[in-house]
Amino acid sequence: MELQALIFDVDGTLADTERDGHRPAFNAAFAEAGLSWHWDEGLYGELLAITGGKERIRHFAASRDPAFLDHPDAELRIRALHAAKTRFYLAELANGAIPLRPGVARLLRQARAAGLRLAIATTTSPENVAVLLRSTLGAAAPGWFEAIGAGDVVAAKKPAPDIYLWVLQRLGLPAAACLAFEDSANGLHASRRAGLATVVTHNDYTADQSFAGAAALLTGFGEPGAPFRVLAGDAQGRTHVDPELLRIWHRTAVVL
Ligand code: XBP
Ligand code: MG
Repeated sequence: MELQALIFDVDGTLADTERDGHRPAFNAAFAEAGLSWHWDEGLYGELLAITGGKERIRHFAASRDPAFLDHPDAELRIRALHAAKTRFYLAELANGAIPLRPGVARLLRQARAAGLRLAIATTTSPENVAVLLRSTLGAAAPGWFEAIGAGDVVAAKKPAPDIYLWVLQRLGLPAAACLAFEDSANGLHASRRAGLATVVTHNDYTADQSFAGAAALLTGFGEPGAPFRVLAGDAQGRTHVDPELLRIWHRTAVVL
C-alpha cells in the first residue's frame, strides 16, 4: 500500500521538550504550590517511564510522598498542579525557548510538498502542541496537521496504542498507509501495537532504550549539511530523512 500519511510524536521527536521544557515547568508548579518536590535531570529521566503529566505527578507522589495522596482533595490538587505546570510550560514555548529538532521543519515542509498528509499522536496536552507548532513554524502550522491526537482524548496513554488508533480513525486510513515517528520505547510500543511502521529518532533521555521493531533507528532527522547517524536500518547512504527515503522505509518495513 502506498505511503499516504506521517504521524508524529511531539515530545522528544519534534522537539527536545522534556529536560529543559516540561521538567522546569513541573518544578515551577511544585514551588508555586509550596511543595518541596524537585525533579532533577536524573530523576526526571526515570519518571519519563510514566507518560502523561498528571500520571507522572501521581506516580511520583505514590512513591516519594504517599501522604499527599491520602488527602481527600489529592486528585484535585494533582489537576491544579498540572494546570499550573501547563501554564509555565506554555509561557516557555511562547518565548521561543524550545526549538524544533534539526531537520523537522524541513521534513514537514517537504512532506507537505510531496502530498503526504500529516498528523500528531502525543500524550502531552493539546494546547502544548498548538503553541509549540505556532512558536516554531508560524501561526498556520497547526492547520498542517489533519488530526492532532493529544492528552486525555483517549483514556489509556502510551505505551497503549489508543492514541494512534484514534488518529488513524480521524485520518480514515489503515495503519499500512502511514509511518509513525517516535523517540522512546513507550512511544514505539504504542505505534507498533497500532500496526504502524515506525522511524525512531532517539535523544539523550531515550538513547539506552530498546528499539527492536523500528523501521529505522537514527540519531535525528539530519540535515543536508549535518547528517544523521544510522544506528539500525538501511538509510541507502543518505544523510537526512526526506519523503523519498520515507517511501523506501515504508515499502520495506516489516510490520508484525
Ligand atoms: C510525552 C509525555 C508527556 C510530557 C508532559 O510522552 O509523557 O507527559 O512529558 O506533557 P510522548 P503533559 O512523547 O511519548 O507522547 O504534562 O501535558 O502530560
Ligand atoms: Mg516522545
